[in-house]
Amino acid sequence: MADGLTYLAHRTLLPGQSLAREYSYGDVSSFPATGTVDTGDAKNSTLGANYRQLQWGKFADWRLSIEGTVERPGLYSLNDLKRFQARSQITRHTCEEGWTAIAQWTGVPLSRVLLAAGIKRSACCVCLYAYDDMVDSIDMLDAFHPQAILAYGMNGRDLPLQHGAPVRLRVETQIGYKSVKYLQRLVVKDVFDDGGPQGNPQNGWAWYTGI
Ligand SMILES: Nc1nc2c(c(=O)[nH]1)N[C@H]1C(S)=C(S)[C@@H](COP(=O)(O)O)O[C@H]1N2
Ligand SMILES: [Mo]
Repeated sequence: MADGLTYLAHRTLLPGQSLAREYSYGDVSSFPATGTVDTGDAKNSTLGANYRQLQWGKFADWRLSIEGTVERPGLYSLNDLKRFQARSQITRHTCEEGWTAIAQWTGVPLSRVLLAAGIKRSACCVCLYAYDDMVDSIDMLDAFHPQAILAYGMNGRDLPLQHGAPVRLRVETQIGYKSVKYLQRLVVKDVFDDGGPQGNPQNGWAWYTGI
């Protein structure tokens, strides 16, 4: 109930597309890796084994699948994503465990990719599926937020393995765990979907963690 109230209050009272604070290079800090730090390590997991193969091939065969409520579902390689106009942002990550860290993230705004895929007007949320079986979702306001990016770079380098290589979400309007690492699949839905049995909310986490 509190989750729903916070969501409603934020969406009613706050301007939806205002930017989270951005910092300068001098503010970049050390950045711990948490949660899954090597998703190819998962024992008895097909997805984990697939990931390890992709990693060994330097992610040349990695494809992000974009499906669901879009006119043109498709598979995007790393190079496909890099052909879109990129965005870099130096932002503060806030983990629910109580630590914060600042890094520069580079990637393609999620909005650009969704528009290229022909997202339909009936779209209501975007489900994010990761190679470690993590599933979460964000609403359209966050999906189209200018700082919601599919990040392939961190501090001027390729996104490191432990931080979610080759591509992770950065959603600067929410607490750290919404920034799903090791992306595999994005599914646009026209009915609300919090990720089902594998979704974070079923594991005791709030779905909406706006900051
Ligand atoms: N796929 C996946 N994404 C994830 C996690 C995870 O375990 N698996 N952990 C989340 C949490 S709790 C945080 S704080 C950040 C940590 O990102 P970092 O490892 O780059 O610090 O990733 C989030 N995204
Ligand atoms: Mo976290």
